[in-house]
Amino acid sequence: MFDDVSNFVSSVDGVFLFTLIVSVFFLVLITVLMIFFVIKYSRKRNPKGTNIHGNMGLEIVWTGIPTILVLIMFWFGWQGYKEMVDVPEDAMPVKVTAQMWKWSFEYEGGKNTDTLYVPVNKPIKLILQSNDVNHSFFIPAFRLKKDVFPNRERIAWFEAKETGEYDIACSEYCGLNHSYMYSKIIVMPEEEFNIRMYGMSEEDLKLLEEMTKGN
Ligand SMILES: [Cu+2]
Repeated sequence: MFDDVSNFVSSVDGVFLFTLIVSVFFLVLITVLMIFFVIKYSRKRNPKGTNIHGNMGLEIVWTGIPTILVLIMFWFGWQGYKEMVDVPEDAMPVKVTAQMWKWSFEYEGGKNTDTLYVPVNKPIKLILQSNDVNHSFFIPAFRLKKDVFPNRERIAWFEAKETGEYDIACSEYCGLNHSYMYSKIIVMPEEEFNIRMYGMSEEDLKLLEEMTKGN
């Protein structure tokens, strides 16, 4: 149903869609009722006004139903939030540094880039920090957004589900060139990622692992 390019898309879009459907339903219902009452109880049709002193049944219905609906919204939102703060242990760490007005990325082994390269189907842990003011790390296609502060490390994670190129934006106004503070995330097959990042194929890496184990 959703374009599942990251592990968060279906849960975030699910709550969004549910909230949207409920809102549109009530917008239509209330508007129709308002118009209906305006016509039905206009002075022409109903010249003598009546005083109504409450209605217990109605009070219970219009308190109960909205309460249940917002609790359902909260429940879905909470489930999605829990998933977002629960970083898998085997996630690959990448340090993300924000500064006016660019993003930079540092990988295990010390390699630096200004485009974020990640392997597909592998959890990535982002360690976010800012060199100057507040920024916000945003990958719209992945439904991932986290504010980035100076002097404080923040953690986010995601797993890309499809290879491709997606935008990274800054979504916290951070000065003159804020609107140009874009980068890209490039999701590639793991093999290609290893060659690109470490100049090594999967077999090289396995060999290296075995050699270091032997020591
Ligand atoms: Cu910024």
